[in-house]
Amino acid sequence: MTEIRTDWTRDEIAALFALPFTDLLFQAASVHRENHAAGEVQLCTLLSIKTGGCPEDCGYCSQSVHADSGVKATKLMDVRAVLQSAAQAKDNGSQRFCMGAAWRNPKDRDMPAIVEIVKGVRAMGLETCMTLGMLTPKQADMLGEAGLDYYNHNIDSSPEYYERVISTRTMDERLETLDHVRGAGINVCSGGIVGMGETREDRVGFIHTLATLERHPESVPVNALVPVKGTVLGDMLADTPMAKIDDIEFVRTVAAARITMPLSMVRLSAGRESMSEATQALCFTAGANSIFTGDKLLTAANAGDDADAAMLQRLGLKAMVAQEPMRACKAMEAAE
Ligand code: SAM
Ligand code: DTB
Ligand code: SF4
Repeated sequence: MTEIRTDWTRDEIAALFALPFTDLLFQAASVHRENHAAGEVQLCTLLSIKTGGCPEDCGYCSQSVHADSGVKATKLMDVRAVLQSAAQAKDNGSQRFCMGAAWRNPKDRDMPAIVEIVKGVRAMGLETCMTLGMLTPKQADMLGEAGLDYYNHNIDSSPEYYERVISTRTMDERLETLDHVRGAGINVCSGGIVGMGETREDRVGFIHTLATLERHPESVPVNALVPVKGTVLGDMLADTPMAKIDDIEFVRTVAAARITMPLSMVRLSAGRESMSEATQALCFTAGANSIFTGDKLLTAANAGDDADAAMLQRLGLKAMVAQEPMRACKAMEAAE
């Protein structure tokens, strides 16, 4: 079993990024094989349970009121409609059902419906994940008691670049919510976005922040920016096409996540729709072992079930069989 370290230095992570590509890939693939079934990919489904109208100003997001993206604001979905979507995701072979709300934080009056949703989805035998913005310790406890398996709350980038992308909250506030989630005994899902115009140093800082948390997130989503017209970053990318992330640099980021956080599920998240299968194959080789399936992410298009089934078959990869939720957490405890 690979040694699990939370004392990574930025220099060590920068040295990983700087390795000859094939050496980096070999090292990441070796760590992946030592800790996971390398031929298996976890399939997750996303549902936006409350879309748009978010007061935060995240420069990448179509759902911010500060963006002119044309996304319409909706109310929180009806519990029954969410459960119907979850049942469909299960029929399509999904292992985890991730639900997102475009909130800065949930209001206390939203919590009873959220708790009902968690209980209902979990009763179907799906792993549950929610991403609702900042949580108070009490709200985190309510979610934990309802049986929520994972909470997604991304740190998005390095601490230095974070404040250039978002002004309405700080990275420290993000880390505080992660503490509340841990305190409530919920598994942590935290990652970020590559391709927002950040430097390699920022990508090093991003991985460093996650890999030096007291406990690594059980899930690490690595998103490639989906450039949405009307958002600050989407428009910036349209004006400066050279800013688009290089595929090899994206794979390097995935590899660095895998090497530094050996037990975590590394999710190849947003941005697959415009990624070649060859690049995705390199990501799987570099240790990515989870994807979002289905036609839609939260508001943006995704690759779609048929295209993914064909890709996985061509690559000889299998869908991970649903496991007992909280396994990742237990595996980490066992390793300690
Ligand atoms: N409001 C909650 C929050 O910010 O935590 C939950 C929803 S938010 C849309 C979830 C994550 O999606 C963000 O943290 C960000 O990493 C990712 N995301 C949002 N827009 C994206 C885009 N255009 N491209 C790539 N990732 C994106
Ligand atoms: C994550 O890291 N990526 C997902 C999930 N967590 C919630 C969201 C991706 C959103 C992509 C842009 C959109 O659909 O609007
Ligand atoms: Fe709101 Fe989340 Fe989008 Fe930021 S990423 S604007 S918090 S929905």
